[in-house]
Amino acid sequence: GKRLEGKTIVITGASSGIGRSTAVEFARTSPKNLRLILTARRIDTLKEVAAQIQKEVGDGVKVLPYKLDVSKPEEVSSFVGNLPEEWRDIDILVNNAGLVKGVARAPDIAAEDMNIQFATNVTGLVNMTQAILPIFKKRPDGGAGDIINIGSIAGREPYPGGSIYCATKAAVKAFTDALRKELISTRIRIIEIDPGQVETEFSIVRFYGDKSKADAVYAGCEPLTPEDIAEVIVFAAGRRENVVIADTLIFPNHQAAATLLHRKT
Ligand code: NDP
Ligand code: 8X3
Repeated sequence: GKRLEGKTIVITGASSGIGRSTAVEFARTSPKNLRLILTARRIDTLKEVAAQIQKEVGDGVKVLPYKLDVSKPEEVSSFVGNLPEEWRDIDILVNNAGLVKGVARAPDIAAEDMNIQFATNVTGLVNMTQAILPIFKKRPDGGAGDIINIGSIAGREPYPGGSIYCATKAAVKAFTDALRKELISTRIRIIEIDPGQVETEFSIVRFYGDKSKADAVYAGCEPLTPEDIAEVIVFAAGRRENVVIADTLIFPNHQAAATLLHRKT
């Protein structure tokens, strides 16, 4: 509602899954006066998301699709400067872009899979944070603004076949917690959202496009939907300024740990 009015929001990985649903949820929650900067590598998909939002809520929400690969440091460092002037006063950054590649175990982990996971989930998130923080820090009382990082149950509880992905999400958690401590004297809020199992393109990406392997991950389960997580993200952003939803863990009802899922047979 009102607390989000007039905000400029950047979402990474807004072309699919949680990021896409978060864009839609922000627009639905605050349809009057909002600027959404939607970023990902697939610009055509971002344009579809923008059109969907515009169709649903009208032009009270302004949407800017922006092609950005967070794993490329030079793209991240030129991001803010490339925005049209009226889009630069960013209030909220949702660091959502992320991916998993494979289920290989050491010593069979491909260097390429390892590198893209760290470059996207960790270095990309850190670089985005560093690109946006100077904007936040210009505001009174040491600065203001929200950074919402998408971690995972995987960052709390590493599982076999996920060593690298889990390591990246543990790194997100460590960076996020340190950042909150570094910014304690400011009004900047550092928020972490850790989902359990959510059905998105996540598993399709993990299995290199093999849809039947991806479907097997969710067999007999009722996973969370990306909308479920989007609601929590927008809720956290919409609290009054003195409230920091520092840390969350969100499971579907049949899940109680990273690899403890009750499956109906
Ligand atoms: P999806 O695969 O559906 O979405 C991932 C998004 O990240 C896409 O929009 C993709 O866009 C974007 N992305 C990937 N690489 C890059 C990059 N280099 N630069 C910019 N954008 C990129 O998966 P989810 O929605 O599930 O994933 C979103 C976040 O949620 C991730 O951080 C994931 O780790 C986390 N998560 C997911 C869970 C799940 O069970 N699904 C559980 C816990 C956490 P594009 O390809 O167009 O670049
Ligand atoms: C995705 C959840 O634990 O299935 O972050 O890898 S997990």
